[in-house]
Amino acid sequence: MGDNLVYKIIKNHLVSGELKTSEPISIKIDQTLTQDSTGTMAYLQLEAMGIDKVKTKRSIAFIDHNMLQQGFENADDHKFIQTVASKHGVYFSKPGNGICHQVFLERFSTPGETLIGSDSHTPTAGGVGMLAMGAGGLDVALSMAGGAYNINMPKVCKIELKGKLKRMVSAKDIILEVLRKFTVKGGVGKVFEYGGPGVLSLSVPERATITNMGAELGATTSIFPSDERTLEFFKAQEREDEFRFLKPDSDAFYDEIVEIDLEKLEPLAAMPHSPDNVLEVSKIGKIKVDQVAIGSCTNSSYEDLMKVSKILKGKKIQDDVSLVIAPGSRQVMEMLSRNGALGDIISSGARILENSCGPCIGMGQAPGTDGISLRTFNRNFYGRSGTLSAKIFLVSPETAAVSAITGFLTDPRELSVSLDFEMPEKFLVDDSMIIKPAVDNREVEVKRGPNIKPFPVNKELEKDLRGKVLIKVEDNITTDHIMPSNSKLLPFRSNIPYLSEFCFNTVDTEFPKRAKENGGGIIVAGSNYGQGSSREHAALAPLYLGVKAVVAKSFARIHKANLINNGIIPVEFEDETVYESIDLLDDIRAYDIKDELEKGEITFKNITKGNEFKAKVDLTLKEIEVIYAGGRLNYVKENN
Ligand code: MIC
Ligand code: SF4
Repeated sequence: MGDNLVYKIIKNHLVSGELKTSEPISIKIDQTLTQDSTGTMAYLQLEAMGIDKVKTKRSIAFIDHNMLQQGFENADDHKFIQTVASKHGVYFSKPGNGICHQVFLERFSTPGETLIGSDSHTPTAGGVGMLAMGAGGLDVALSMAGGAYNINMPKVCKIELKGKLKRMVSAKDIILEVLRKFTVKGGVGKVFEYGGPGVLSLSVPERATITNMGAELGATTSIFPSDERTLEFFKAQEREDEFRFLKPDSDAFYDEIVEIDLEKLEPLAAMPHSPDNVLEVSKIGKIKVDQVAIGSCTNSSYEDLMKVSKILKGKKIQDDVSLVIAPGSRQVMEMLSRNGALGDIISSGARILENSCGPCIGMGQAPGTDGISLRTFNRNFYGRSGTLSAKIFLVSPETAAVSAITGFLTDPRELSVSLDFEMPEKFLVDDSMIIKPAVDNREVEVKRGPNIKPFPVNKELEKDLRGKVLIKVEDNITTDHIMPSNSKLLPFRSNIPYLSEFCFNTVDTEFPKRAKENGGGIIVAGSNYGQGSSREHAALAPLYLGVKAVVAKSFARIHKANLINNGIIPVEFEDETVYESIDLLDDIRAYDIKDELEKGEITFKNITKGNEFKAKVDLTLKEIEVIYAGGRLNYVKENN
């Protein structure tokens, strides 16, 4: 049988391992990206490795998450990233140039290449046939230093698209349908490869909406072939030289095939508080809406916002609705302003935000108490909007814009307006906000503000593990629960001591105090622990507070890697019912932990309850060695 797209790219980049499902493999990484909220840490780690210049084909540092500059911290971090990038051979995309994934897609994406980024939505570039994965900052730093990236060989699930989307049904509805079918943990260990006759009906930005939000499936990544529609996109971006056709063999093997008939799709919404809580808009009913937010790396392309402008043209939004719009990039914003579409949007009463992540990561626009907010974003996790009592619905740009006019969650098919417009053959290309790295890096002085504190590094693993249960959490805990992010906390992403005071704040405000009082301990969790963001801070803050191990029913991929990289042991209950028997502050012990890790099973004694339970160790030998060393940085130093 022939190769699917994923196998083709992996074969071309394989450094070690075999293409056997779930077995560890290492692959060469062609490009990397970072953004500011994970980037400071990634570049501090790169510096700690003593690397002069990055060894990738191309690495880019974006500033897009924290743009408010409420105090000096933020501007200092931007300066640090700009100077450290220049010194180490990394391109720098200035604040205002746009959201990393949108700008990367426009200006850097390359079919057939590999990319890792310190952001979970890095798979956006899968929209042009790139194997693009989210990773922790340390993994990105290691790849910049020339190291291969380690994953377990994923299963490849083909999503066979047939038919064509109907009027007012969009790419967002496709990925919401996939999320409804697979759930937020259904993608763990898989890559979703899109194929079938329906693919040609989708433009690159539409494909990128789907691969972007594939992150919510817990998938390793998602990918589309590179075809004539991709070529159209590269021509418009004046980058034909970086284009190549890429498709699976006609007899390619897939572990699983699921068909979606685009004709049958309706406008959908993900209801609070999970991206897989999906229902047809027509079935949810006409809920009164307080806020509508359009943007984020999922839905902020020129095409998306042109459709929004067509809907809003000549209309006014409701008096009691706040509509905010953040275009994905300066290219998008400038094109809309030059062709008049921005005028139509502004005249409807919309508020225009910067080309950045903005409200998607809680940087402003928190809804009012009990507020109902419709967002074109990708995550509606509890508390992420900044208002704990708010209810967030994830919808398409069409549903969002029409609902802003009616004031109620509305099926956009009710509005009879034509969304037809001519896509320009050429986009406005101006890379003046992408700063090339210094030619002679000896001339660059890295500027470090006082907010940049050293990051915690773990110690070599102790013989025995002893600790109290510091917190017991449910299934599907996100990194937004573990290490919340909002406008008050984002300025402190390079200050772990400060940040750790807010660890688990949305679920248990006493956690940091309890952890300190008990001299650290262990976390007990349900399934899919650590889903969502790639933020390493969700491992670094617990590390700072003395967390030694997490015993969970199961883990999300990136967070598990971040725990290992920081020397925190992630293990899984062998018998999930044991979870019920453990309580807060139970005294847990495990002896000769090194031997146990190697055996693949740890026996924990619950001293408080007077019983014992077993946890399985799903770690490679190398990962176990990393844990022995007290984290990846120590391991790299010891092995160089
Ligand atoms: C997110 O969407 O949650 C973020 C903010 O982009 C994160 C990165 C971060 O926490 O800085 C992500 O998706 O990885
Ligand atoms: Fe930014 Fe939101 Fe995309 Fe994360 S999901 S990169 S916060 S726009």
